[in-house]
Amino acid sequence: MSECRENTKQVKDSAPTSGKTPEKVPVTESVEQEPTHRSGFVGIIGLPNAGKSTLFNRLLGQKLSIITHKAQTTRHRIQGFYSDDHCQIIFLDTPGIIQPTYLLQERMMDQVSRLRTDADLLLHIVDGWQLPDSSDIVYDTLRELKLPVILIVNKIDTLTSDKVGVAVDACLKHYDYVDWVTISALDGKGVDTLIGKVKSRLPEGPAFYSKEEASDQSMRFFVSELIREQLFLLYQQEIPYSCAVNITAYEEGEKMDRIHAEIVVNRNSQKGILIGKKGSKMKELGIRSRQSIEAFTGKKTHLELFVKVREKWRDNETFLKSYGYR
Ligand SMILES: Nc1nc2c(ncn2[C@@H]2O[C@H](COP(=O)(O)OP(=O)(O)OP(=O)(O)O)[C@@H](O)[C@H]2O)c(=O)[nH]1
Ligand SMILES: [Mg+2]
Repeated sequence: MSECRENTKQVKDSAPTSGKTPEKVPVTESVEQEPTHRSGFVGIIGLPNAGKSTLFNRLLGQKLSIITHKAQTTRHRIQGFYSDDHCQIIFLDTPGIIQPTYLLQERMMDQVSRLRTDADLLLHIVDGWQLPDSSDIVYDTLRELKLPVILIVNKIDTLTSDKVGVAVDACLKHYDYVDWVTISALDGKGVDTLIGKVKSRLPEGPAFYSKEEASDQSMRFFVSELIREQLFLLYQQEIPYSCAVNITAYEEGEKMDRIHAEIVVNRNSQKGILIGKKGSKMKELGIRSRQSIEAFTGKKTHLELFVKVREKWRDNETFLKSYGYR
């Protein structure tokens, strides 16, 4: 509404500068009407490490998705809501596209496949340093999803403008994108332009969620993800990929939350590595996770971590379901 009033004011103010007397200016009726409201679901997809979660958090203005320098950090599809007076965009962060070798990875790829029915638009994010070729696995997925796709070349903060141009040209050769944009998800360059392009492609429609909310995912989910992020940052090789985090108790207190979490490992031999000498590694994991949870919730937290062995949980349908991988 306020935008309509401002526009009306501009037309009136600009009349004298045309040199015409007010009587000769054609009268245009100003009809105040609600601007069109748009809403829709936008999937962010690409190879592991392309910067999907970094972009997702940047678009939403807060950290809802965990980020590390390691591939396959994201395992779930995460919903975040971008709302203003005229639109609501539900952004969907997804796991990096890979050829699955075990059931957990198949479940991760199912999250991407479901975009076919759940999304209106896709953002294909490409690391500007890793130019795709026609055999890139992401193109198979894009063809299967059959949705309009905006190409995003990311990490331009580390590229010369020549290299950015080369990256865009290389990608445009392989797919019929509806549009493209170059960004740095890390410093935010180009992200406003991207939001404008996304808005203009959304269907007309009302908001799906309250405009006050940032996500519909539970606090338990975010807490388990923050612990998993620390596992990725603290442990090497296969350990982060072999762990699941299961929140077994979450008691909210006025001054302090009490949380119990199980770190589930894939093999008995991983238990010792996780715990470390005299429990030193687990202690560090506990401290770092607690600090990260407190920064997220804004509340003091008492966190207790337990290690549990669930042989080959990554290939076990029942365990996968109970850890939220459906
Ligand atoms: N320099 C630079 N680094 C970036 C940018 N965007 C992401 N990164 C870095 O790239 C790495 C991977 O970022 P993520 O956002 O976790 O990538 P992702 O695509 O979500 O990765 P997966 O969840 O593993 O599929 C991190 O170290 C980020 O800091 C960017 O615009 N510039
Ligand atoms: Mg990610």
